[in-house]
Amino acid sequence: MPRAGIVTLAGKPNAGKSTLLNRLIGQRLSITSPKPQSTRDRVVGILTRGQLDDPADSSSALTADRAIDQAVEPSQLILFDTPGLIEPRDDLQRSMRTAALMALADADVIVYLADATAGTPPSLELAAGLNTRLRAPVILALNKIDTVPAHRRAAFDPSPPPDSDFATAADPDPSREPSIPTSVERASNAGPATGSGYAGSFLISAVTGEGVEAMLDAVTALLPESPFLYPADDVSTQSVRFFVTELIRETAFEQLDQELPYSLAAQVEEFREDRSPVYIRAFIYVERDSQQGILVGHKGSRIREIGRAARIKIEQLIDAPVYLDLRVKVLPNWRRDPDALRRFGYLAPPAHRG
Ligand SMILES: Nc1nc2c(ncn2[C@@H]2O[C@H](COP(=O)(O)OP(=O)(O)OP(=O)(O)O)[C@@H](O)[C@H]2O)c(=O)[nH]1
Ligand SMILES: [Mg+2]
Repeated sequence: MPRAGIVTLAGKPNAGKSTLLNRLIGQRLSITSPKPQSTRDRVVGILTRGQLDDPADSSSALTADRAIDQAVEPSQLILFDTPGLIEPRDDLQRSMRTAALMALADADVIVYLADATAGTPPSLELAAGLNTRLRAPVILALNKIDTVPAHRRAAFDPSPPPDSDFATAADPDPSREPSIPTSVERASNAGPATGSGYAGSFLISAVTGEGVEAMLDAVTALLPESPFLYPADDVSTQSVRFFVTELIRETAFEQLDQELPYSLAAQVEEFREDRSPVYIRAFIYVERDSQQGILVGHKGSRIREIGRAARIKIEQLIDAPVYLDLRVKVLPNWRRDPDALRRFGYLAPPAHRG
C-alpha cells in the first residue's frame, strides 16, 4: 500500500520553508526572499515518489518537471508551505497566522524548520503561540547547515537512531570539539513538540539539499497508508493564476526596500491563455499615494522593470510567451480591511480580539 498525506512546513519567518518546498518539488513554486514574511498564504506542492501501476490522468494545469523516481516505495506528500509564525499586528498578519494554524491542524506530519545557527528553537507550540498540543508528529529540521563550516559540524549527529527521541540526538561524546549545536543539544531541552518529543531531527540545507533526502524518508515513514490523493504528475492544487500573482509579488519584493514590500498586494484581473503571447493584465495595490509614486518610479521606470522581470518568470512557469500589462493602484489601508483581504484571496481573519 502506498503512503499519502499532508506534510506541513512550519516555523518562524525566514527559516527557509518556501525554499525547502521548492527543493522538494524540484521547481520554483513558492516565493522566497531574504526579507521575512514573504509567504502570506498556504502554498500547496505535491511530491509523488515511486509510481503506481495505474496512475490517474493529470488534473493540474502545472505538471511535474522531474521524472518520478521509480526506485522508492510509492508515496505522495501533499506539502503545505505556510506563512512564518509571528504575533499578528494587523488583519493581513492575522490572516497569515490563521492560514499557518489551519495547515498545522490539517497535517499528518509537521516539519518544523528552524535556522540551525540561531540557537535553540522553542517548541513549535511555543513558536506558534498555541496552548494545546499539536496532533501530528513533528520532525525538527535545523536548516541552513551549509552556513556552518564543515569542521564545526563534526559533532552533529544528523541521523538519530530510530525511535530515539530528540533528547538522544545530540552527540554524547564530550571529548569532541563543541560545535554550534549546541543548537541540537540545547534544542533537546526545549521541551517536546508532541507528547513524546520530536519524531526525528535532521540537519538540512534547503539550498544545497544536504540532509533533505534522509529527512524526506523519515517524513514519508510517518504518513498513513493511503492511495494517492492526486494524479502522480500534479504539482499543485492551486491555479496558474495564483502562481502568476505570487511571481509578480515576489518580483516587487525583490526590487523594493524597507516597508514597501509589505504594503503591496498583486491581483491578476485578466488572463487570456487563448492568445499568443498570453495576455495578462494585473495590478499591484499599495496603501498610499506616496507609495504609488515610489513604485511607479521616474517616468514609470520602476514598474516597467518589475513588469519585465515578472514577465520572464511567468514565461518560465507557463512555458509560453507572455504580454504582461502591469499597473499600480492605491487601496487605502488594505492590510486592515477584511473585504480587501478576501478580494486578494487571503483568508478573512477571525474577529479582532482588541
Ligand atoms: N544559506 C542558506 N540559506 C537558506 C537556506 N534555506 C533558505 N535560505 C535563505 O533564507 C531566506 C528565507 O528563505 P525562505 O524560503 O523565503 O524562508 P521562509 O521560511 O519561507 O520565510 P517566510 O515565508 O517569510 O516565512 C532566503 O534568502 C533563502 O535563500 C539554506 O538552507 N541555506
Ligand atoms: Mg515562505
